Amino acid sequence: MASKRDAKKKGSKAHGGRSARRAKAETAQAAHVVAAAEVALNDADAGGGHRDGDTVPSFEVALNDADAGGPSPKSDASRSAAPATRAGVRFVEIVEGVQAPAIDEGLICSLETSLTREQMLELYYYLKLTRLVEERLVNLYRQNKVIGGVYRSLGQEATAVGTCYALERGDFIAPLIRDLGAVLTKGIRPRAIFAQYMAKAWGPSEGRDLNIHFGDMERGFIGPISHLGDMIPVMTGVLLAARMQQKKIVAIAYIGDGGMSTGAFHEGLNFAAVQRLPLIVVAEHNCYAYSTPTHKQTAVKNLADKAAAYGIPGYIVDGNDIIACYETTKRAVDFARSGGGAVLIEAKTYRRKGHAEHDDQRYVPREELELWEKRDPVDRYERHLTSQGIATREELDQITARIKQELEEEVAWAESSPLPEPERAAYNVYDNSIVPPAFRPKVLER
Ligand SMILES: Cc1ncc(C[n+]2csc(CCOP(=O)(O)OP(=O)(O)O)c2C)c(N)n1
Ligand SMILES: [Mg+2]
Repeated sequence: MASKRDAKKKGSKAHGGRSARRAKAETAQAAHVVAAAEVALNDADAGGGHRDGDTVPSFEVALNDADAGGPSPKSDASRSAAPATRAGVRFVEIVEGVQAPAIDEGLICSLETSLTREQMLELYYYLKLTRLVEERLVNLYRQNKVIGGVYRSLGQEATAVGTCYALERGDFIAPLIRDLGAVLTKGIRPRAIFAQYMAKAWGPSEGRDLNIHFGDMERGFIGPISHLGDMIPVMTGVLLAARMQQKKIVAIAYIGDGGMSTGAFHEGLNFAAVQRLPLIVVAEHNCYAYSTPTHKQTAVKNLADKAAAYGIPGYIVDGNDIIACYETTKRAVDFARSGGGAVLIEAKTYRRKGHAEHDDQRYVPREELELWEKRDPVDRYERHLTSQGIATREELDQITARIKQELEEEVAWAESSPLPEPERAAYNVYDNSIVPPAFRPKVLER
């Protein structure tokens, strides 16, 4: 990941191929079918949607631009390099660059990127790895080997991977359940994920907790807890501590559309904004919180609108475009690291599975799922890489084969682990050098 910093600017080609009329007609057709999808995307009528045949960057740099009285010109690379000052920041910098809501067959990713070919292939590795790790988890779940649920991020992997890839090695993340991609991009090995899901002794929490409920301080991964919203104040505290230690780190805290409606989210982000802490909040607008569609739990259309309440910049990005996710986050990270403070990024995406494998999604219209299948972020990135001459189909297949081989070994390792000894549950809950492990008194003995 260190090589990312040496990225070279790549040329871009126009993205064409579909007629504007066809896209519009399909959009209109799709729009009345799919309420939740409509909510998640900028609708065409808003004027900020996809323009067919255009090279449409998925974001515009909009930081530090009060004087301009509007969003900055697209692709003005000098802007991100400019020292960040608060004075010029417009309160809401909504960036309407999302490539939607047309039926997206044939859609590729953003053409404007600072990523090298090598980095783009590394992004593909993590994207595909996330997809395949989750597929293996589902197999293990159906074999009754998983303890608890399996929570997929199917359809939104590009958000977690693309945003996390914009961080430096020493930076931090606080992922939520849908952010396995960020955890893997941070360098956690799949074996840790498999062992953790199976509650094995060799898993990172040694069977004490499940799924991605563990942390790795070395790799800058703060273990999440389930309480929605609470990782925002936790990460605010991490960044405040880092500032006191004069460490220049940036952190990403992930949050769902549902989690954003909690009090903890508000208090945490408000404090981060007031303190101008380098916190990037990535709001994953995936249209549902359990079975509740987003429009039933928040009145705003764009989650990024909420940035205004905190006096921080807000972005909207197409969460299924991995390049756009990277580029948007990279700019926000640069801004935060150079003293600009917190940033809110809304990634428009979609949860294509139920809340977890045990949820059959009967509340979701079939048409909605079919629509979003066409927007699959992995397919879309593969199409991008091959159509732009960045990689051949064979090269992508080779990467996939390598991942599959790797996962065979990782699963085998996790399966070979024993289950934990029951009494180990009493250890490492508190710092045992201060507090000895606590055992329950044996009630059956007199
Ligand atoms: C404070 C709190 N309330 C309720 C829950 C139960 N819960 C867990 S996940 C979830 C839905 C989260 O939805 P969202 O924030 O949109 O994230 P997504 O699952 O879509 O990624 C709920 C209600 C919880 N964990 N914590
Ligand atoms: Mg959600």
